[in-house]
Amino acid sequence: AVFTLVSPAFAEDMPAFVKQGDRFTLMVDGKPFFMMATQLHNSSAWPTQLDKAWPAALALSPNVIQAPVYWEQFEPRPGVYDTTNVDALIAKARATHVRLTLLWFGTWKNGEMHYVPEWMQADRKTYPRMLNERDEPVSVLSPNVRSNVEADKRAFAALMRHLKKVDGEQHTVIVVQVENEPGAIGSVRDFGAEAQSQFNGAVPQAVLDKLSLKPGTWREVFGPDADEAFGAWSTARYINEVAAAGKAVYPLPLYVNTWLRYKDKKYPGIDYPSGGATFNVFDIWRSVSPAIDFIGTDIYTSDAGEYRKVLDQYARADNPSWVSETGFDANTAPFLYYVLDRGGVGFSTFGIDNVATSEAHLAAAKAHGDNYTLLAPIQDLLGQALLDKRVKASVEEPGRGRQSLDFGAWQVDLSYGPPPWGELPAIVPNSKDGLGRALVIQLDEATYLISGVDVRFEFKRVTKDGLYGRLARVEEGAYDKGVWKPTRWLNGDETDYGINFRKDQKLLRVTLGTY
Ligand code: N0T
Repeated sequence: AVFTLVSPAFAEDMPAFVKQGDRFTLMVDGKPFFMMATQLHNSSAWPTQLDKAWPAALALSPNVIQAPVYWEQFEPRPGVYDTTNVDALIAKARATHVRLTLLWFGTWKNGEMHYVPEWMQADRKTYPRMLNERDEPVSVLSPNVRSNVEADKRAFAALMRHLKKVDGEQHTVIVVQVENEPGAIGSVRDFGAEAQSQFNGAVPQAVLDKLSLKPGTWREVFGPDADEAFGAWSTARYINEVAAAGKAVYPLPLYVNTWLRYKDKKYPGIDYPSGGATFNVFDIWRSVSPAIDFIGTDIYTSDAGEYRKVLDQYARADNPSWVSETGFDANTAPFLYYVLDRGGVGFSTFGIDNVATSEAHLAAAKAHGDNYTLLAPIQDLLGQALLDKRVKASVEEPGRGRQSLDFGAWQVDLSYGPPPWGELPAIVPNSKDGLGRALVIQLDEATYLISGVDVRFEFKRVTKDGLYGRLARVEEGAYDKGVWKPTRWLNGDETDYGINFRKDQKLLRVTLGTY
């Protein structure tokens, strides 16, 4: 395979973000890698908390744990760095054989500045906050003044230098998220003097080129959307500088996550942080962020249709599908399959390390854990198949009880909530709880790995060459060190009316034949 390296690698096993055709992947240990991740709560990445948080995360069988690095803790005094927390995370991950994505809680955290070091927060003169339209400071550093970006660059580069030193061989840390849900709550953009003079200037050529627009000032080019467009450009340019400073030291893949502009949300700075990589300003972001490999989506909805819409907006020729956070809820477990169907790079649940007291938490842990447990033994095979476009998946949606997946000569018909045996009713109802899903990995033209929940699979041969299709063999089994070990063959009632999956997630290997 021919890879285009998007992030440069200096060692063969350096994690890298690559593109093959129109698909992206992370290369980890020289192999395509799909992140089955889970994220610690905001205040859990302290050495004192890890013994409690880690087992809760590991219970899901993730291959990646996401954990924050707090700027306020990392740089307690200007230019003095405290690596205690980050070192504890790396040690814990190594001891338990998972990879890490570190989240740089720097200038931005959820559209505010709560992780900026105390010595900066107290010195508004040197490190100016954004001003709103009434000239009042809001709780976000200005992205338009030099001193702020320089301070963040210096700290982030120090973090990356430390990672290179302690992890440059082993690569426990495979990816770093730069900032967290950037943008501003409290103002659509900065109205301070420096920002104002930039706003009155010409829109940069890179932005005009990417959006095919004619030159002019921000107001002339973007009209009523100029404030938000300028906010997005300012934020993206700033974070790109931070990312570039880190990459120059240690070139790990870097991404930015996004607080989305949810359905019916209109007002930037009120309904969502203004200036983040929301879909309406995505092209502006991409035009000025070459050091940021990809943009993630934090998806806090369990509406399947809306979830799918968001993923379709962000899976583009210049960006892979990546759910950087999703609500830790049993209802969001099927949505991993949307990402698989889009050949994405990963999926992560947020806030895993709740004390498991509630029914809801236990149900969520089981639902997401079942997904990851199913896929963990085939993660290498899955990573390669995603990159080669041999994976298709489906998620049950209200009113879409029947779906099909296209594999050229073969079509896979899916029906959600089928009877376990016997003909389908004329109208296929949805399953009882609506959490059905289906996954197909093509091994070769005649061999498929399948799995699902509350779904019936029927393979149909659709090529018009006079041949009919049949199930040659359906094997239950498991992969053991990359080798398929069948435990039994399914036939008779188990296959006469399609291959039916209920709640227990298992892998079947289907061999197709003709006659
Ligand atoms: C997320 C998380 C954490 C219409 C919230 C979500 C995490 C941050 N923010 O638990 O704070 O660090 O990235 C914002 C969700 C907005 C939902 C709007 C629903």
